[in-house]
Amino acid sequence: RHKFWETQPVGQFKDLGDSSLPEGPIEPPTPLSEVKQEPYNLPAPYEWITCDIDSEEVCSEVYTLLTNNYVEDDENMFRFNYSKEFLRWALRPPGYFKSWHIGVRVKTSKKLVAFITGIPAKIRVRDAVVVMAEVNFLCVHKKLRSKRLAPVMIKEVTRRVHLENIWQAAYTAGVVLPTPITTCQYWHRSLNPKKLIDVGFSRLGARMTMSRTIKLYKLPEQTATPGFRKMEPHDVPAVTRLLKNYLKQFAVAPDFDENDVEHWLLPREDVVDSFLVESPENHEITDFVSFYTLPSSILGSQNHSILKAAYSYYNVSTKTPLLQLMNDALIVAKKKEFDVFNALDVMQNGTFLKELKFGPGDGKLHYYLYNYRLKHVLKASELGLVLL
Ligand code: MYA
Ligand code: JJ1
Repeated sequence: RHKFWETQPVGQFKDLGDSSLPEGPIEPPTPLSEVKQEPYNLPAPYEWITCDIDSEEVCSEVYTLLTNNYVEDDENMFRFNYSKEFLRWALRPPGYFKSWHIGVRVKTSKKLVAFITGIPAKIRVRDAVVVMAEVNFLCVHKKLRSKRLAPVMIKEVTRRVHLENIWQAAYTAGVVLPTPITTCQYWHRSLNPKKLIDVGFSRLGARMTMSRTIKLYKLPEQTATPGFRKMEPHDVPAVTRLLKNYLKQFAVAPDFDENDVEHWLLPREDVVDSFLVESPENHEITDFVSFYTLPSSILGSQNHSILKAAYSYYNVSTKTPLLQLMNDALIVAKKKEFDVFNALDVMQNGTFLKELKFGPGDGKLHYYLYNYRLKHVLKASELGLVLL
């Protein structure tokens, strides 16, 4: 059934019930001298390139490939439209390797037709902190699908990760592969219900009119929590402590240091937003919310071409109830003219989704580890990791 994935060191369907298998790496590292030194062979018309994402020209080519060929919903109505600034943020975290930003060009025309990336990350799996690659943005041009290019791209990124002496990876996909460590549900909170209905993202509920629907999703003009403010550079140490302590409770979560928090969580316009609660009494940082900006192209609408979506990222509540904190996030997202606020049912998100009028979407997201076995499938609420 999975001619490629059956050959890879990943949890296999046949082993799912078998808890005699140990938790941890599936195969040991090999000496670096035994890692293949040359790239894998591509079909003759194509060549590998290492993408210099700093270059405006290369970044634009990647942006165009993804804008026209990346992930769509199951009815092909929407396609992710990652911005160039977002791609630069996603691909250049502390310690990133340029060699892990991999493109495939047509030799004759130099046209970019495929892409895959890795970035380094420390991910804690129960008690073990494991250096991994996070693999993302796998994309093959629509005209080159089903030619088995994806397995070659995955093997090539694996080879380049191995060359850095890294032997594990984490990734997510909308499709089921061998085998998910957990499966998450997407939830959606309408901020601009009229537009969402107009473009087919959502529908008028039974016995609902447009005006009742607009009223249902109305939000206050101002946030409710005293001391709620945008995160600033001087907050990095306090936010790192807050987040580190919070993420301890999950079976799988990133192990962030201050450099990671500075990169991933300091606000960047139209890329990532972060807010925190600073106690008006003692100036302690007690709570934190963040979301990233990922618009989608609307594929078939006369009236609108872009759906502006916010995606819940890392949230921590120690003093302010999570429900109130997330309601404040909805209020600021609405003010910033997002059409919808999306969230997965990871971490403690299950505790506010229904109450804050999120509804389940038609999409699921499967999480995977490469060369690392877990004894049991996790509940989404045991997962403390959000990939972009
Ligand atoms: S997930 C986002 C993936 N991208 C999209 O969905 C964009 C739109 N789709 C496309 O561009 C193509 O359909 C893609 C497949 C490129 C997805 N992850 O070349 P093929 C397997 C892993 O004939 P195509 C993301 O970016 C499929 O099961 N494998 O197919 C994370 C089959 O194998 P098998 C996938 O449709 C990526 C084989 O590929 C995926 O032309 C993580 C068919 O190849 C998928 N999303 O191209 C990658 N989709 O026969 C893994 C299909 O065995 C990283 N396939 O079933 C692993 C860790 C590597 C580093 C390790 C370091 C130590
Ligand atoms: O956005 C998604 N679904 C939307 C639109 C569905 C359009 C028809 N297929 C959806 N809308 C309903 C919202 C409604 C609002 C009021 C309350 C009730 C709900 O369900 C879905 C997620 O649900 N998105 C996708 O399918 C995109 C792909 C998801 C897999 C991503 C894989 C990425 C891998 C990156 O590494």
